[in-house]
Amino acid sequence: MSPTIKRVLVANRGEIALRIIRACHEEGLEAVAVYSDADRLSPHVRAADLAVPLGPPPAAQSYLDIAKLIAAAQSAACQAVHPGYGFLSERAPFAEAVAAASLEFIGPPAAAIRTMGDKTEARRRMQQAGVPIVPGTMRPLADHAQARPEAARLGYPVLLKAAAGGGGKGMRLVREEAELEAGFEAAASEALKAFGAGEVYLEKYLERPRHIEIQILADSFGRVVALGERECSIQRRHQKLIEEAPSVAVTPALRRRMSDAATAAAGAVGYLGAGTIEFLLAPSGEFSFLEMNTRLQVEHPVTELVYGVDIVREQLRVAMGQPLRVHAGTLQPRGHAIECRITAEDPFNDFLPATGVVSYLRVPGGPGVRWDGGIEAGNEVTLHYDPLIAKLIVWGETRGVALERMRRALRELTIVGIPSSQAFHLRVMDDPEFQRGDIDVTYLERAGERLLVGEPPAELTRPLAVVAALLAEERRAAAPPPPPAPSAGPPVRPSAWLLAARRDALGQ
Ligand code: MV4
Repeated sequence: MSPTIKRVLVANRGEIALRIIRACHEEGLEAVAVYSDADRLSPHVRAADLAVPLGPPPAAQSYLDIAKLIAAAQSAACQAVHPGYGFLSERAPFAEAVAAASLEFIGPPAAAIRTMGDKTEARRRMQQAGVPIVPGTMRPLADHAQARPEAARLGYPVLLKAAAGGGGKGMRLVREEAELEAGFEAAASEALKAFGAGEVYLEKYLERPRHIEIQILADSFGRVVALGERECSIQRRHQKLIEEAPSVAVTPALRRRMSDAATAAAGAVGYLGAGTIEFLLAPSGEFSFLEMNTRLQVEHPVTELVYGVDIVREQLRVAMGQPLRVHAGTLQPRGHAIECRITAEDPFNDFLPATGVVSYLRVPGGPGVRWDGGIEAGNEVTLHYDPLIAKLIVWGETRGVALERMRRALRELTIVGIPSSQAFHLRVMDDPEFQRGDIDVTYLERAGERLLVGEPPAELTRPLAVVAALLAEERRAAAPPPPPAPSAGPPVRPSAWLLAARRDALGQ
């Protein structure tokens, strides 16, 4: 029996809440926003048909409060809940609480979330399903003594990973046996602190792999399709900063093999909706399963642009018991897409998170440019939530065209009031190694110094000077006019922005 969905609670904030609200509207559904006191003036609140306040800004008292979200869905007479990404999106107890309240969870079954959240169980299930996994242990290790023979068997270097983890927390690289005991204790205590579970297991450490992930969609008619790969190797401290599709390292034959592995992985856990299988691709061309993300991902737009599929609308269709509209036989990537995450972090100060009011925002546009943003001028960026301001995504016929377009779009972007990662992205677009596609997960560690020396580029400071001058001119226009100068000629005064532009042209 298909659920009747007319109204969806969007249990998230910022750009992804807005993205989901837009998909609801295109699918003919009403969308209900939720918001903390800090997000009262956020665009997602006004884009929704209805908005329910959650209370104080801390996530634990707002976007992570399961009881408040269920109550909001019921008070607004919703039939379904979309969790977005982050927050409660991969918490099996949330999916269960939604179902227990007779609401549809727009995501996979809770059992699939739970299985993939347990990293050694996921490895066992993938092995059974014939998906290649990184060599390692198939169960958590009791202590460092138990780890010793296993590490020797795998050969150093090895990586200790949290069994309840993911995303790099509770992970320790061990280069030789002498480091094993200390590494084990450090990984276990970090895992306990981060996940409330101290179990760790071992994997062979792969040197300089690429992070390649496959997007899948599954419906309740037993169909699972793969929408190709995303190249996500440009990360800093396990936060992705730039993603693209397709990957220069993936041939059509490799894409087919990775897609087959990804659909087998999803099938093995009875997956439904949108999900992503993360792989490491070694320089040898071998790929192995890393983990599965059982949610919509931040970087889903690059896949949408090269496959012409609306992933969020497909999620909604699957939740309504309808078949996927995409057909595996006709799926071919077209052109190239790149996404830059524009974050409120200062790249010239070790990516220090920035706070403050965005006093002015000029958003890029034009051919092949997509701006998935969540804030507008006047909004305040706080430390309560993650620092993502927007995703700037471009499409081009080739990677080279997409890259030039990203450059152009980044130059159009003007953010006044808080520092952002904009200048960093321009530097990466200008980097010869990035241009050659010569990247792996260590790229930023290796290129960071080279990319971030000196001052922000002039093409970004010029628009800032112009905006500052315009604002000054506005203030002056509002003030009473100065008395006319005696015996002056005609009152010609070059405008402030013209002066700023001239100074810039003269390199002053
Ligand atoms: C690895 C690896 C090398 N070998 N596993 C980091 C986060 C977590 N999702 C898995 N991670 C890695 N696992 C083995 N066996 C290297 C990394 C890794 C990494 C992976 C993806 C993207 C960026 C990364 C940065 C450093 C290390």
